[in-house]
Amino acid sequence: MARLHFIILIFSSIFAISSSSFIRPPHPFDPLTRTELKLVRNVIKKTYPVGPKYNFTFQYVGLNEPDKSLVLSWHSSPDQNVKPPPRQAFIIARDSGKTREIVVDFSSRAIISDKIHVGKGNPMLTIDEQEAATELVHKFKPFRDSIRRRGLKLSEVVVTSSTMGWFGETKTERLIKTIPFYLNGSVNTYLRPIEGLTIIVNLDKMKVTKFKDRFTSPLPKANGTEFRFSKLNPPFGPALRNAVLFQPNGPGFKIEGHIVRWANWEFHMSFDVRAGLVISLASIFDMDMNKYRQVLYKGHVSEIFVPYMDPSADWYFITYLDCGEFGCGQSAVSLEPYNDCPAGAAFMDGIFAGQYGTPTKISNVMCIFEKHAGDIMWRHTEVEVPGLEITEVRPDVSLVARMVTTVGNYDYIIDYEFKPSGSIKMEVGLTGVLEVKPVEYVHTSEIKEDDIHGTLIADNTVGVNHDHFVTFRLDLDIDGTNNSFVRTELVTKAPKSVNTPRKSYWTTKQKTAKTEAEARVKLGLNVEEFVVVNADRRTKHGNEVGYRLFPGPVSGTLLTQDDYPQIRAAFTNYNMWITPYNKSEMWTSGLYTDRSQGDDTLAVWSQRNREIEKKDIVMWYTVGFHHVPCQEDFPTMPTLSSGFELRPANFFEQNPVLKVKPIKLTTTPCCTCTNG
Ligand SMILES: *[C@@H]1O[C@H](CO)[C@@H](O)[C@H](O)[C@H]1NC(C)=O
Ligand SMILES: *[C@@H]1O[C@H](CO)[C@@H](O)[C@H](O)[C@H]1NC(C)=O
Ligand SMILES: *[C@@H]1O[C@H](CO)[C@@H](O)[C@H](O)[C@H]1NC(C)=O
Ligand SMILES: *[C@@H]1O[C@H](CO)[C@@H](O)[C@H](O)[C@H]1NC(C)=O
Ligand SMILES: *[C@@H]1O[C@H](CO)[C@@H](O)[C@H](O)[C@H]1NC(C)=O
Ligand SMILES: [Cu+2]
Repeated sequence: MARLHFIILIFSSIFAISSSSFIRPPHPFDPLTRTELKLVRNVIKKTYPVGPKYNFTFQYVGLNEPDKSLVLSWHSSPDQNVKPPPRQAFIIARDSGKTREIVVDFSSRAIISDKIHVGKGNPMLTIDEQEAATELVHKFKPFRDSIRRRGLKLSEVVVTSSTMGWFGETKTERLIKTIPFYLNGSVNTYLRPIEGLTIIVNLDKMKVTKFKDRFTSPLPKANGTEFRFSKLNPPFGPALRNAVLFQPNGPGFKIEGHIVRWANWEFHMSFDVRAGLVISLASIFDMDMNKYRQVLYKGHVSEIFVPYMDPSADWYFITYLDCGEFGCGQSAVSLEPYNDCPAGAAFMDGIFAGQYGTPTKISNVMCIFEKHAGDIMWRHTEVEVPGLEITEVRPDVSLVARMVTTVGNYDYIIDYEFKPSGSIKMEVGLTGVLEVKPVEYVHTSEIKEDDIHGTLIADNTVGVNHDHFVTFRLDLDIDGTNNSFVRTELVTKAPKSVNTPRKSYWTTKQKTAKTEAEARVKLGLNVEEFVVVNADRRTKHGNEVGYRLFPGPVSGTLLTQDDYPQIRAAFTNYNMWITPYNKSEMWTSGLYTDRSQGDDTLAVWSQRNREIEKKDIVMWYTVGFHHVPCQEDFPTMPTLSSGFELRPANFFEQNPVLKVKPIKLTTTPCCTCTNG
């Protein structure tokens, strides 16, 4: 099935997916359309006053996750002639200082559920309210006086918004801290913080509720912060040649609505304002069985935890939970053809509701492309056959679904890479700009404190130490939903029953996790393999059909369990967890993350210690980075990547890409061809 398109380095074109005018019934996982978002607004307007004059704002609007059993029966019916599940929107609104959870049904065009959230934590911040808050601060007289007192020009000041976490307070109003930066000719905002100011805004009242000026600190120089190519001076380099794909028959993937088909893979790709890119119903075609087999019911980033390691007054609260506080979809950006995604990529837009319910578009927010990385899919040279030397080799090609979310200073590249061999690789790339602290030093020899909490990376500029923990929620359905999690320890043994000069060997010790407690994994403690198997299916040779997790580089939290940010992000206490499927357990930091108190995290759910053997189970995996900044991270940081891989393990009867056709170059590359 895996069909590889041959390539010649010449040129290519961009394939844009325009939602064509004919109407197809929505796929149960399709993101809410512009029309549906308008309908949501109209339905809610019948009950609540919506608009800038009133106290009613939309903080989250997304698809109300349809019942899994309904989706599965719809998906598995031939020609999908079973009725799709009811299509509904889930809305979190702020209504006069209270948080409301509303479900709107599209066929009845009515609110079918409406309740007030009484627990802890606040909904995601909207872009609009953050803008309103920062504008408010810009006009705030004491703030303007402070800026003038520092001898700075107000027109060059940019105010940004920061969540403030939770540090034991009993009242957790919707407050944010705002942090000012000084442009003064630079466009690299985050490298020029104006420190010493504490400015707190109450978002519900839209008022500055606290203002304090400690009037300290130098400002890092603007020199060297430029990153626009058009403004940089020669010499340029290192030189890179343009190398773009030429695919005479077009790219190898087909996109229908939000369904992507490529080689032996089929999956649905969606956009959510909180999660960003969502992959669902990913299945792989098995040539021997002549059918598609399920692998991943739904996969997406559930949270990104970024705690900074400077405990001082200006910094201690910087412990972001990006997706729950700012929205990893809301913060996603338009991708640039050829640079963000290579030639031949297809793009999809993202649509979400603004705070008064009006649809907003991020064009080209996700892309799909074939990746010809120059890797080898498999090979063998056989030299032992007398008189023959046989080489068989196939080049590797994969399909990547990508988004980039720019949460303030950082840009996160999130990739799902599908391989014809059945492997899926999740990769997180970090780039963007460091969060920095102004200091008086320009050389390490001048440092007087015992801890500057980072690295002096430029004049008067410390890149502050921090972590990035990106937690994926992966609802695996390996060949169906009846799955178990098997941990196989590799243990060293001394040979006993055989006569051998060897003193040691290793062998496997397998254990199926019965409950959630048995499936909490701290990587690096043991040599272990992790496989999700299907309890009902075995291969011809009797092995359990499964998918194995290959962890990437391992890093776990170094904060103590009683530290407030760690209580809120207790889902990073382990690298991996398994929970039984539960539609309400989607967001590892809790449904309400802003100022949360850690009572609704994955760690708390897992405490119930539910049974997970022969159940529909969900895997949670965290990709972690400890980031000690270095000078190369200034003024922008070259991408640092990490990730993990899910790979078939006794899922197929044999190598599923054995019969991929080798690539033969049949056309001579030329630049002046007229008849292609
Ligand atoms: C909005 O709600 C806040 C309380 O959160 C209240 O102080 C304010 O007066 C309300 N404004 C309007 C226009 O109702
Ligand atoms: C702002 O820019 C001007 C012109 O380049 C420069 O003279 C001045 O020192 C800058 N001020 C600060 C605080 O960086
Ligand atoms: C500004 O930075 C450039 C290199 O980025 C350096 O050559 C130049 O000397 C610097 N100028 C000042 C005034 O520090
Ligand atoms: C899961 O598989 C086991 C073993 O085949 C079987 O006994 C059990 O009934 C299955 N459960 C479901 C819900 O299908
Ligand atoms: C599903 O999760 C929610 C939130 O954690 C919980 O309240 C509910 O009891 C769970 N349902 C089941 C069946 O475990
Ligand atoms: Cu970092």
